[in-house]
Amino acid sequence: MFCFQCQETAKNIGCTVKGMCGKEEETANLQDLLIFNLKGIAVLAQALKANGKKTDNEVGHFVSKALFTTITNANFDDDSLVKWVDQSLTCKKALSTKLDDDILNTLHASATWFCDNVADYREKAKTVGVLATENEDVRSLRELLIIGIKGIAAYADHAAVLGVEKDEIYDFILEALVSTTQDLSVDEMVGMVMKAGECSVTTMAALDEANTGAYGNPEISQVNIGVADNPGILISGHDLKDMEELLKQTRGTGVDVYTHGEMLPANYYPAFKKYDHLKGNYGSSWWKQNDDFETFNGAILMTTNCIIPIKKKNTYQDRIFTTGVVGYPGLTHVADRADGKSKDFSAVIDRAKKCAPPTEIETGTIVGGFAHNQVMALADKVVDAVKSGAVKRFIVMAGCDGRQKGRGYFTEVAQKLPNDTIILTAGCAKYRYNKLNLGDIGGIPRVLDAGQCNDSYSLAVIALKLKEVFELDDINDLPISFDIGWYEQKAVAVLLALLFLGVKGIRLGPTLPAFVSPTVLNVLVENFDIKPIGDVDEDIAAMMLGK
Ligand code: SF4
Ligand code: SF3
Repeated sequence: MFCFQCQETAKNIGCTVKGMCGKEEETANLQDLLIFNLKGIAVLAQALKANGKKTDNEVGHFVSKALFTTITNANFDDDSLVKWVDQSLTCKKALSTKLDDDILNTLHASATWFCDNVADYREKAKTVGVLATENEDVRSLRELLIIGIKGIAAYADHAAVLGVEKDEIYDFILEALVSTTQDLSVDEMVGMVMKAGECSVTTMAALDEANTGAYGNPEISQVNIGVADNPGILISGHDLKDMEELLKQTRGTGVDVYTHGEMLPANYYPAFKKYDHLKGNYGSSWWKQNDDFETFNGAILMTTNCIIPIKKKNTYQDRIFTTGVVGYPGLTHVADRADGKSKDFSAVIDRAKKCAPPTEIETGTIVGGFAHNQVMALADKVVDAVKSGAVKRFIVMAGCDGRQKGRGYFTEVAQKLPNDTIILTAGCAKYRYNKLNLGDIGGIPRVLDAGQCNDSYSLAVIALKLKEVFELDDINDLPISFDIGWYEQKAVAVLLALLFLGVKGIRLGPTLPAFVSPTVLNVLVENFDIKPIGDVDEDIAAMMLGK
């Protein structure tokens, strides 16, 4: 195996024996084989298009979902991945029957490889991984693109679940996959990466439209972090449709619902706030789940990444459930929606009923709900605060949390930033500082949480609005600095979106991506002034000077 798609990759080079995330070699190889087949689907779709036969949205959606399942901490289940490979082969077969042999013969090997013996998957998988591309820079640019579209695909899938699909997103995902099978120049490959940034903006906007269309605009909310007396279900991940259906199905059952990790922002949506049995958020970000799930005592539902390996000694293996693209060997999986019906969460609810109520691990509230609509409602206040000098600077500290000690940097930055600064956040990065009580500036909290990682879109909308209000030509002239923590592929999609929007001087940590080769890093530094995080005091001083 060779996997270097996340921030915790071994030695910041690549995981080669077993993933630092717990992913086994076999699992990593099956994911590589799945990606290979997705490239094949894309190549076939392109050939069909060239011959006047456009494929339908189902192909784009299938490819998105399949990419999503290879994201870090989503699917550790080999049986499930074998099924994904089977389905990708079936999809390829269906597409290739529509093409003549003389065309098929000219296509990339990913399009024409077929296999009906699962035992042979393993051998093939070993030959089609990341290292199959020998040139380090070509590999870096191809993988940067694939990693970016994994994040885009995840967001596209969430939007699709809520009925918002855009041809241009699926078309780009397929175009990007095809491009990784071609010999392109460095400039052409960099061009594709930039297009991924553009597509990421489109996709996050589509998801924003889907989420707010279905559940309303997030509102300022005080979210309880204590517990009530009933047994509960802890729902984690990013899937708001699962949230909706779980809340409906638990109503009146005597089972409460709590959010974990990236589901915290569900508490900000008007459509969910009306459920009294949504009690608040329990625990912290994804990597603390072993502890949080123990003390929660109740049932747990993982709707997307991040699920992490269950320790041998645990009490929750029989009360944790997966759904959607999440897979973990031995856990009960709640099946997808069929025939337009809701998912059936009765097994989760029944399990919860037999559990003790959660153990209280903290009390109080955290405040959030500052997505674009809410911030715009406060726009006058915000603009006045900037004009009067009460707010000197905004620091965007969005992105992901993770295990590495170096992430203490973000807590320290939050603590040490001058009191006339405001932190704009989204994603699970916030757990490094969202319980610090950093106060407010004239009623504007010093940490404004827009929501999930995809709600970084809101931060971009807010920045663009401020640019307009202050009549600036360049987003980089705003008093905003970017100090981003990244972990998995969605954060890469967000990063590419920011680059596409012209944001320069982003600090990135706790380490720079292993999949960025020195040459590609040079391109990013020269064009976008990307830099690694450094010393807390020096970084703060530089950011306050707009550097
Ligand atoms: Fe390693 Fe990250 Fe890949 Fe897991 S997802 S195998 S930790 S690089
Ligand atoms: Fe977090 Fe996994 Fe990235 Fe959605 S839940 S931000 S890491």
